[in-house]
Amino acid sequence: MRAKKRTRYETLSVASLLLIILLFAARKPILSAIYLLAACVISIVFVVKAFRERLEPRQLLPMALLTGGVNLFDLLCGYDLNGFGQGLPALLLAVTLGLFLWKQDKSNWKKAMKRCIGGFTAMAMLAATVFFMMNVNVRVAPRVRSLREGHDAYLDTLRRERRADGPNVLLIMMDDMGYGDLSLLAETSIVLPHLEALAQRGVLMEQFYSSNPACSPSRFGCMTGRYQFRGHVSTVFFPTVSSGDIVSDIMSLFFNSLFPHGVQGILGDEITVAEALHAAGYATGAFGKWHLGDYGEYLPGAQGFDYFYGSHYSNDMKPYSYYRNDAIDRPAVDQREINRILTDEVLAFIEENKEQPFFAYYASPWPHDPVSAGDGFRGTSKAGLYGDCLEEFDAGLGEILAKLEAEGLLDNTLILFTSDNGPWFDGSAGGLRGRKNNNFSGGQQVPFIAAHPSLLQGVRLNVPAMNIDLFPTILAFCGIDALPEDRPIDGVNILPLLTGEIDSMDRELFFISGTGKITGVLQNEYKYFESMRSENAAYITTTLRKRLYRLDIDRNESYNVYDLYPEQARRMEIRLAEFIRAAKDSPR
Ligand SMILES: [Ca+2]
Repeated sequence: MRAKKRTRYETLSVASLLLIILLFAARKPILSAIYLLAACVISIVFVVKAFRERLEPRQLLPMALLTGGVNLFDLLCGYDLNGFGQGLPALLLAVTLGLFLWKQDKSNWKKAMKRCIGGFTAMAMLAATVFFMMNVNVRVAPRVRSLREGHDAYLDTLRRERRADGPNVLLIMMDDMGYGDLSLLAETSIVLPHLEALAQRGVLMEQFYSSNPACSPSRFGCMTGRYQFRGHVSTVFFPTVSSGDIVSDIMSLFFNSLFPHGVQGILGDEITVAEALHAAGYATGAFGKWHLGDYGEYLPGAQGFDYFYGSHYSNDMKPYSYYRNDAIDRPAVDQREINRILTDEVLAFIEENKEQPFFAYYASPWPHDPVSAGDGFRGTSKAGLYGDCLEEFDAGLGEILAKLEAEGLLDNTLILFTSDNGPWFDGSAGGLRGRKNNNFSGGQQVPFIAAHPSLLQGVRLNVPAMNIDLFPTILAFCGIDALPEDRPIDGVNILPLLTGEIDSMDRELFFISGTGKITGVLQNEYKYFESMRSENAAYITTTLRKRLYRLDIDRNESYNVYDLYPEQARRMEIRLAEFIRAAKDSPR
């Protein structure tokens, strides 16, 4: 009887494992849901069994596989079943083990404990090994349609039409700087004289959105002019290299599992603005935070940059090393020195390339948490260390602008300034609703400045635009009119707005969550959300559904006017559903 039972459990173990692999290969949300339900039922059966009869540790194996598998599957596929999916099976496992212990022979606790710990350790080891192997598999095998052919053909065309006299471009991308951190947009005690002066002699856009409320996806949009799902960049990238810190390593493994297509950076067949400009004859340099992958085809050097100095990740991730091109230059950078180091790097790049057209992408890691500032700046801002950090950045910006002026390059350099998403823990959203990682405007509406003598001077524009527009806009500014034709470019050239040729633009923009879910659409003054997590921390599990906002009279999205404009709402609802379907059917 006992032997027979054991065989049954062993068969169930193997079946569970096969089921996990099968479901993992299929990657369908509905299967994930069925699996979750089945695993919970089986878990309950095991709990009942543990009550009624003594179970051997090995008999708990199928359950460990199933429940652990639910968690893993849920993570790998990135479907929104968390909370329930991750909490309940783990709780059941704990209860079962407790019961198992309780059912042991009370007269020999030592032996019982030993058996229990042994069984648990064995299960954990096995599950961890299997899941780790599955993760590794994911990492090396992205499952996506290749756009390599169109990528090469487009860049070849640009190489043939190479121009040696284009204007320079300096694109500055801040990390987590809020809309309200710029005094021209909201009341703040942060003083950024050089940035303010830049805005006053250029165009300040009051309704400019990052393409995502989180770092990596937003940067993908900026680099390619495309929404994140087109590159399967559904969320933030975590290190794939070990930091030697077990907690960081587990975190990285965990978060990297969120990518359903095994993509861990910007794919090599994406066309970045740097690649296009490089093909057209530009010297290209990236400085600061890359955050679009940390190996192989994902690196800046493989994405059009001649030169890179900076980190592959955010300043709160480990390992936080600074690379010069592909080699580590500072294994553990002192974060108080970052502003100084990067300013010097940008200055040196300008000096080196002042005789030829260049594209400098200065992705400052500030004011991402934890903020830091160098000597001479700490304790000087009324806004605390956060303000010190930004004010030091601004001083560096002053040096960069002075350098451009001294070299006679200022009038021939397009300067663009923006942020990758709204403010995180500190910083100001300037009265807009929501913050980083939320699709309300506070999460995505960011400062945007464009300055060049050919653009409007000292003008503020309240027209919706997004960082996906920078790809076509920069290319157009540099005389490259033909965009890639083998793939959708979601952004549009906003140069006519910036030069004053037109003063409005019929605009449609889509909003995508920090985990890759398409949540809403903007059409001119209307913004519609099908469903979105509440930004109110006390009600974070609440989902808000079918919300229509009129941004022209309600800029902080406080009043749902779905019932007031039912036809408009319905049209946007249908359009959003269409877009979501198309994104699913043909993402790239
Ligand atoms: Ca960010």
